[in-house]
Amino acid sequence: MLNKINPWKTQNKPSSLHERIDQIKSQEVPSHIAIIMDGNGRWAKKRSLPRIAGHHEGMKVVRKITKLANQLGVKTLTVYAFSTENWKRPKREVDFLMKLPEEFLGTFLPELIEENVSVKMMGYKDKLPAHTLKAVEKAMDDTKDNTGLILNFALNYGSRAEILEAVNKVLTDSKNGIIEETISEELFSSYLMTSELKDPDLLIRTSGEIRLSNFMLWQLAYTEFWFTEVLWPDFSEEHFVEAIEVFQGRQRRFGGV
Ligand code: V07
Repeated sequence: MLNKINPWKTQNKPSSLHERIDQIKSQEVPSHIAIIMDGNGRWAKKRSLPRIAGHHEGMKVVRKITKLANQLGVKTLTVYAFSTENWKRPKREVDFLMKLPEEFLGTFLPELIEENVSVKMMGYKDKLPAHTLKAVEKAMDDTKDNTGLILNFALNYGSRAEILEAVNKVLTDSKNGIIEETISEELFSSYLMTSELKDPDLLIRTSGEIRLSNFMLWQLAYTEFWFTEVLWPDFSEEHFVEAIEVFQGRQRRFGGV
């Protein structure tokens, strides 16, 4: 049937979320999606709420998007929860943030187990409060045999530090004669915190900031980027679906031979 608005179009874009999900699943779904979840503080400010209210609302969105990613057949979802630079924030805010992993897992871990999700973490564990680390390690252990989506939390993560640490380990292994003189990309990747993961296919950053902020600098070399003005607590299933539709559109245009 011809479209009245655009007669050259023979088919309208499917409209309901359900139809869009089915359409996405009939094509190549990005296997690893990474998200910089920005704009929680601004969301709170707009509502005259304390910044922590924005972080708390943002936490609920992580759960919603995890569910959808799993449903779509995404293999890995990496979310930037806390950067090595975030320690510079006011102590009260940092203390609140460090309680979020426990709250998130206390509420959603049974559901994640039910959905066959495997929880992982990348970042420097040493600086994390014991209570935070304990909750995350329990979740990782409880879900280690799950075969569905990998939900990878970047927690006290910084990419330059990760790369430098890898370089120093390479130097040590080289001195000890464990590895060859020349280092390939593949070997170097095996020294990073993401050694078990594929590189991301799609990076999403919310809140209108167009930069990487020390996030996965090595791993994002060939990744498609999708930016939105939407603040993370307002990020919906429709926005996530839109990002994947744009990704699939780019694949169709450039993906040929
Ligand atoms: C945090 C909520 C999401 C928006 C970004 C900043 C605030 C979930 C976690 C989490 C981390 C590890 C884990 C389980 C859950 C989290 C922090 C901040 C520090 F095993 N959300 N979220 N951690 N925010």
